[in-house]
Amino acid sequence: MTTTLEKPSRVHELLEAFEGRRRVLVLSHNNPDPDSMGGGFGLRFLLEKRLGVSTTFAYRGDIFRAENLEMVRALGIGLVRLEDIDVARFDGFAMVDTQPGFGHTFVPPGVRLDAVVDHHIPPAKGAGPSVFRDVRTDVGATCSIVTGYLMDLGLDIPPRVATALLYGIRTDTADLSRNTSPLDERAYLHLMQRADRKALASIAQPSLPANYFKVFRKALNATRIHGKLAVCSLGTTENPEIVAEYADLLLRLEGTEWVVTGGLYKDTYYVSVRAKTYGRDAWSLLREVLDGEGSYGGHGTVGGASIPLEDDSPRTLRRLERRLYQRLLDALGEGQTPAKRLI
Ligand SMILES: [Mn+2]
Repeated sequence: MTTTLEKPSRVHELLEAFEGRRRVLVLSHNNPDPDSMGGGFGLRFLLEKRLGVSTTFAYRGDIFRAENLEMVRALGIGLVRLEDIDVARFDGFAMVDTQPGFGHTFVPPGVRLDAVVDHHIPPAKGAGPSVFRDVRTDVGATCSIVTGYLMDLGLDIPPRVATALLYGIRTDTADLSRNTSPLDERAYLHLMQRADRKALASIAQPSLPANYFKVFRKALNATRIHGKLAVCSLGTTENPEIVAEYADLLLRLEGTEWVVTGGLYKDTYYVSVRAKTYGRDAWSLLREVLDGEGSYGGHGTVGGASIPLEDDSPRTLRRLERRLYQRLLDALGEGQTPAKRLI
């Protein structure tokens, strides 16, 4: 395997792709997470600083997690909804932390991407076109790739930008404990010296609404254990992020090697996969469990999928849950293990 450190920097190619542009739009996947917001924030800083362009980060969907909302608030990360802007006003386009062709990623009609910076395994059907493309699947966070660009240029990273990039690396690599490359470590240490640690603490431990705890009670009641697998479908949820959040918590359960959680939000069923070890890639498990339904992505021990449903009726939901459950048990060889309730 090639190491990221030995490769020459591609930041000059990236800058060339935006040569002569005046207004750059940065896009990401729907429901942006810290790595996409941090990566976008860092890329905006880079392009503004080096090329003097004006930049905008536009998103689709919603931001649900209290941590992510606090990140936006505490760091003043300017975000606009894609539906609120006129895409024709921009003459440069970048995409971070995802690639055109993923189900959770939207490229506005007529937009030709100048740059794609990501760390996910490309979509099965191949990624859509872009002039510059830097996709490194051995790197744990898009924020690390962007930090690498900033370090290669010797740019002084302001505390707000450093904090956003650092938080993106922290969440995608679980504090450098999973999917970590030498670049992630180098970027993390570089940013740690520049980040606003007070802001970082407030982002990591935000206040939570009472409803958050109610949803967790429902999740705990719905959790079933099959040997080394813990599985939970939340049914209909008002917050699709809770699916991933609960998966992270459940992985801490003693004796668990695999966690699969799911929940329906607005006609889409979201699935999260977590694994404790690299016995098998989360991505390949999702491919088998989905069996052609919906779209999925991931790397190493973390994966996610979304399955659009024809309707959000309880019947349609129950049928999907049953299909996924059976394929999951078959895929992990836990079909004969009786289910136990968590609580
Ligand atoms: Mn990421």
